[in-house]
Amino acid sequence: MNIGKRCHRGVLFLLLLGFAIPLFAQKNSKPNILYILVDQWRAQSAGYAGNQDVHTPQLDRLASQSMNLTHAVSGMPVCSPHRASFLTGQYPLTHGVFMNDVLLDTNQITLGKVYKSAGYQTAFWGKWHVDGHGRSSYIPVTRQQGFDDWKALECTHDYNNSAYYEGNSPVKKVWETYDAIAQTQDVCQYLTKQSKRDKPFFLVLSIGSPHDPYQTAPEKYQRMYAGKTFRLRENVPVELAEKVQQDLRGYYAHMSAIDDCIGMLRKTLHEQGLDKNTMIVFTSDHGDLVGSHGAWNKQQAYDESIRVPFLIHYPKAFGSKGKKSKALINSPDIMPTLLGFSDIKVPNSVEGKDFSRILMGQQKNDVSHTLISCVQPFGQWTRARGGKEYRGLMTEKYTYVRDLKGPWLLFDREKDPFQMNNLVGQPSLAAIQSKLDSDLLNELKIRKDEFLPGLDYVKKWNYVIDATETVPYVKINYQGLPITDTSSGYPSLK
Ligand SMILES: [Ca+2]
Repeated sequence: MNIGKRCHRGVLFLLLLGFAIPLFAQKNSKPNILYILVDQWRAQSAGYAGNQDVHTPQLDRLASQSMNLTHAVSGMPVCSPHRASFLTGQYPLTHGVFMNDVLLDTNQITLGKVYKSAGYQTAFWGKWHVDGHGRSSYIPVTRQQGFDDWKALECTHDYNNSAYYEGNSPVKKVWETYDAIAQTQDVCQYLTKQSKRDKPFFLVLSIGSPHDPYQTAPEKYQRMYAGKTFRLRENVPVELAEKVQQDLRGYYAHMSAIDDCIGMLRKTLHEQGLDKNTMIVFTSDHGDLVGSHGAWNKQQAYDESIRVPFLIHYPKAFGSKGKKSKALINSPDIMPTLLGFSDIKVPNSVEGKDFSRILMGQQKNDVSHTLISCVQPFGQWTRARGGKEYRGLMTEKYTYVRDLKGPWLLFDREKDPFQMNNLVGQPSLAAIQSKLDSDLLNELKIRKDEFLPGLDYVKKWNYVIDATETVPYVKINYQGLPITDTSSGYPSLK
């Protein structure tokens, strides 16, 4: 063989290698994503967040190896609005899901569709709650928003033997025993199968607890807290202490059950060799007041309602030592941030911000505030219960909120973490309030949010509501059409 020919072959080989390496590298650089979404788990209730009463060893371990977003907020803290923002990267007035039990437009460009078209196997397990056709009706493939594999139910709060539908079958199935554990075991089997495939996966495990009813976790977990007395948050009125203690026993029991699920998932990822290239996200759709400020559940602008746990375990980007960030990541920012980590182009329909480079320290954090809102109060926070529409800003230090009449709430969360002292109108803070107010009005302008009365938006989107201004999901849907699934939401094996 002469030298020229050998050189030629060498060049050819290098050229082939040159083409082959990036292809190979690209294939392996796409991370799998396991997105664990829980329901109504407030940021303050986790061992790693400083709560010494709740037992969450798996989450504490995960946090010690993750990026912990200590200032993550659910900008419209209630179920369907958060989920619609998570799936679309849009704010509630854009996607229109500003109330529970309405349909997310099936033409939306969603996480499921984007990951699927980027070559991912997409999967959704558990609670959906953006279908608007009743809480136990079959959700056809045309409304599954791009998820290839599907074992889901719209919504239930009976976590034992709860129902679900699989793929394109309208046959109701049952998660035997406590659903979070049954779903997790099933996801572990799914992960084991996926580990043998070349395709990366994007899997959402959407767990229905620790949302109330509080006293329904498996006995094993309830026993952990039986008879225990906890430190209550300082904003829980004394007269409610006993009820709050009892509710927390159950709330924490659900959390410890979920904590075991986290352990099972991580064990499977490790055993299947998926742990290095799988990003694990753990977060919640919103928090729960559990007696703080004399209220329960969500929608309100207080921290227990609005702040959520947010862990990103991704050693490739963050190493394996725990890190913290005060980045104000909000529900619409989740989609672009996940896509950023996956190196997938963010669609133009997305309004949220890609925080991936900020979190990796490659870009300066220029986000000083983020929008919080209640477009139309309903359900557990109807007007009769004090509910009202609001718009506000969260900064690292302040919560500032306007209602329809004008400035309403101003809290310095660093000096007053329990938000007991409303500083609105205090002369000494006039300059700060004025700056927050102009930042809020500017943010509303950017979002094209006119801050109208809630019922104006209900009318604009043609939602049918009942006397409490809530979408009645039991017999008729958000369009006023009868719900054909006549089951009560409880499982039927037929
Ligand atoms: Ca929820």
